[in-house]
Amino acid sequence: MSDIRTLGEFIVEKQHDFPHASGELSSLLSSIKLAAKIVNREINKAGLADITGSFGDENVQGEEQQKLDVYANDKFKAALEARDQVCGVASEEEDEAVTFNRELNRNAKYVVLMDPLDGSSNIDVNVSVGTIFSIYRRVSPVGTPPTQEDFLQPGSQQVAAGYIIYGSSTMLVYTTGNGVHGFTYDPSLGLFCLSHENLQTPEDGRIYSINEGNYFRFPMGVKKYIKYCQENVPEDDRPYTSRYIGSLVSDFHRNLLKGGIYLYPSTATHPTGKLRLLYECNPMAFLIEQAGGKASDGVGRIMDIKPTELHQRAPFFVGSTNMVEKVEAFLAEFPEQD
Ligand code: P6P
Repeated sequence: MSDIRTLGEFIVEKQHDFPHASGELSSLLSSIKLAAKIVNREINKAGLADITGSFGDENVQGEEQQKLDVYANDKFKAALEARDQVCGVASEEEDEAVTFNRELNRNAKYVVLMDPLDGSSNIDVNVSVGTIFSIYRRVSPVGTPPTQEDFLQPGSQQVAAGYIIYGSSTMLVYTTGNGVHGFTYDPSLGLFCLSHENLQTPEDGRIYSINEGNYFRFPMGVKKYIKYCQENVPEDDRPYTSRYIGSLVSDFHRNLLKGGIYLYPSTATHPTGKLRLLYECNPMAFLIEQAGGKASDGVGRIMDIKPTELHQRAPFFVGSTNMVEKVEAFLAEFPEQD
């Protein structure tokens, strides 16, 4: 028992890493931890929906059961609003940013952007999904309602970011700019326990994750990179492997641990890429850079992009530095669409 270091203990232990926050950031991360436990419980029951009719039906309080991504959005919003660190949230599930108007939140210093349940279409087929969050210090005056500018900051201004992966086990992985740390949930204890301290991603890898169904509309440089992976059997004779789950958090997490690259370029249906810059690309970019990897829009550092819209998309290449730089080189040489 003495070897277990819980997420709560770890956050307090690392408090000195962000002195300006004097505990607020710790408390904010704790509210995310709480919501993660609640969402995890519901996701684990999702498969029963058809059997027990527990979703789309009325629950014991007579409330209308909600789709899991709306459910997750509500739970994370409520958890963040319940503490006095956050003045507003932007979410994939909300058209506009949500201002927390209670007295409690008025003098809050932070805003949170999130994808409450990324890859939720996978739930019906029991494939792992995730929650992604990104935290900024507000730039507008404390004591006033948050403005668009608070949410439209470049990813380089993030003070913390992370994800929860609801997979074969549930993990919370986060950074506050001092390394990347992973915690595995023990449901018997109701605790996230430190399992991956100071995660570092290999600078090279053999795994490439991309939806090759979009191949014919990829930029030529991406086509060239895929061909390079398929034809280049490295000297140690371990060929490349294509692994694509269709859930960003799951593909990212595997590549973070093993080395690899996730690619979502521009395609016919998504000419500026599919992934959302603010609450998918930037938090993953913060994490991968803290773990020694790289995140690019194909031309430059994704976290340098100055956002103009809450839900704007970006082409996204993230993972082992050598692999991302290889794609960037191909795209520089072959930038044409096809
Ligand atoms: P496609 C899920 O909808 C998501 O945003 C990511 O989690 C995932 O990597 C991607 O889209 C899958 O998109 O077009 O390959 O189905």
